[in-house]
Amino acid sequence: MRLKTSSGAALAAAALLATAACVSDSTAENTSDSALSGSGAGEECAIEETVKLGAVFSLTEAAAFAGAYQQEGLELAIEELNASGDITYELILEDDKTSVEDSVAAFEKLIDRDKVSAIIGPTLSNMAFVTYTDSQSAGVPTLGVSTTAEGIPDIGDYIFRASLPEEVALAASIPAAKETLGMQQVAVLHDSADEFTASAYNTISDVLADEGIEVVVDETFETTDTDFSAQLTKILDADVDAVILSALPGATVPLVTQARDLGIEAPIVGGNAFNSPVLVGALGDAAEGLIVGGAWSAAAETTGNAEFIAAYTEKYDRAPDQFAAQAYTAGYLIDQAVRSDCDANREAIKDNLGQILEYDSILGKISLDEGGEVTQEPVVQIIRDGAFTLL
Ligand code: 1QQ
Repeated sequence: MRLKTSSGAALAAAALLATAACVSDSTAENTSDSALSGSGAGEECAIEETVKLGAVFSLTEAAAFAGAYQQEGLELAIEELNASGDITYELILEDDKTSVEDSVAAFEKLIDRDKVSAIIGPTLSNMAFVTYTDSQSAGVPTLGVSTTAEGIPDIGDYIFRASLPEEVALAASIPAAKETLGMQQVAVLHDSADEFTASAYNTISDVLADEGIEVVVDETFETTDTDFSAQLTKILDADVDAVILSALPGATVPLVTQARDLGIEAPIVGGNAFNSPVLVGALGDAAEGLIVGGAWSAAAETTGNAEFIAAYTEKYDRAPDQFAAQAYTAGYLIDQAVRSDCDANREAIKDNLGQILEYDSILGKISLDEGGEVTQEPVVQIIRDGAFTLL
């Protein structure tokens, strides 16, 4: 529709209408759209209106190593879902450029302008702690696929994650590394400027204490640092059995490279950012022996995993990684939540996401509870000959 007049009264009326629309949008109960509620149950569910799903990933800048795979994994799931049933999903994808400001703007656009039924993402916990308050106050169910820091689901009852918490991954990887490496004395290095790496540090300290492993060097750095010689020299002098590193890839590559150049040969135990072939490729030989806990393995014989890997590789001409696998799974989890009551309204998706029990996914059996937390088995992998291998 085109407005022919631009009189003050018409503009004022339009502004009032816009305000009224905004207010009602922020109240979950008022957003119910009957065309988003279909007929039939489960696999038979048919919904007339196209279901809009938003996704916010870091497609450029520092976290693009994960965001690009997330885009591919989620797009593959949406394509498969659209081809297989009577629900049509439209994915509206936004790039937060690895920036908190852009992530907030993307969430606001998806919530207010696109009026999506649910949001998937963002890539980093650092953005999630800010953007999820918007989802929560607008009543938009939001499903993280790589937001692993402590406390994310506590932001509110619209916030969920299908991303293995770092606490769970480290509680598996550190004992496995202890057993494999006979680890008794370690150095811990962590990025104190990022929510995910700082929260992981707390878990690392707890797990090391529980395992009776002594921390002989405990050093910090910040996300954008490039020179780690001061910290690394202390590690070299201490002669540790392993280095536990909590870092994003931007710092990991120079840090690990400088460590090896300096002569530190101790194996490295890393966090979630290490679950990336991009990072392993960038590190080359310096990545050998690295141990990491995660949510997915190419070697796992989980339901549909081999088919997922084949379809993904065929479509994108490269193998998937954990970030792709988690985003792919998220598409199916949202679809499960929609099919439960054959209803793609925000409120129904929120209620049903919190009821997903042992869904058989490529990540293994996965459950989401009302509190938004995920339950799944972690895997521990080691880099051998440049490839992830189950430990
Ligand atoms: C987080 C993470 C990152 C490493 C994902 C890319 O786990 O920010 O929570």
